[in-house]
Amino acid sequence: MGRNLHEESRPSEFTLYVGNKCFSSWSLRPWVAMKHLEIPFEEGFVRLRTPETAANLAKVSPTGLVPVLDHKLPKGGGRIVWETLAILEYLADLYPEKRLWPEELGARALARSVATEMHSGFREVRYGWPMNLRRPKSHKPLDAEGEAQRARIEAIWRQCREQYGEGGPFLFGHFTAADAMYAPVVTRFDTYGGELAPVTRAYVDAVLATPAMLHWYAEAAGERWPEPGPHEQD
Ligand SMILES: N[C@@H](CCC(=O)N[C@@H](CS)C(=O)NCC(=O)O)C(=O)O
Repeated sequence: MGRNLHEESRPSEFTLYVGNKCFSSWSLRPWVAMKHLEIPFEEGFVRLRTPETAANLAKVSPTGLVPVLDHKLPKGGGRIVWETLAILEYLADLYPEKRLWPEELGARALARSVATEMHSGFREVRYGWPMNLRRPKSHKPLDAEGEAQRARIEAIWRQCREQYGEGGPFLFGHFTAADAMYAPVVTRFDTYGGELAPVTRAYVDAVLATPAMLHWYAEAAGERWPEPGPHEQD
């Protein structure tokens, strides 16, 4: 299936619409996957949290949310793909050789489980530690529920690294969709987590050191707009 889908596409025909790099955590996920895996794309940018945002999002996104992938097909027509995990799945179908999911069935099941757990959960961590790449690093305790979720995230990272991480520094050795899904959480641990357990620190550092993440951070630093307010979440 992947090969046929791949043949019908030319990568330059992708436009990935994203929001502000400082705080749009959902946007970061497919963006970092595409950059890290060298899938070329045009970037469409929608500035969030302005009076015009809703109207601008409505032009490109069926849900009024980013990220959105616009795939123009060479033979005409195209596809709009929304929802972060659906975008990653679509790319995994188009580019099986990029190994967005690990190949071994057990690893693949675990990667999908933890990616889905991220997509649907960890609300207290996301709200207690909103992604803000321009915020100075300082430890910020979470409430009890947030701390439990933080511990769960660290347990996931530890399990993946111990079971499947021997081939490289990422959750399944090489970079997968699971790493993309946790990339904004990595930034939160770095910003708010204070002193981290060694396994957590090593994983956070590995993700933050990728050229793709450095690129995103540099562009976030260059954004000229005000910081997100204290109650603004992703
Ligand atoms: N479930 C969606 C969540 C996307 C989402 O919440 N995106 C935020 C930005 S990170 C957004 O577009 N917000 C609209 C706004 O701020 O006006 C996904 O997985 O893609």
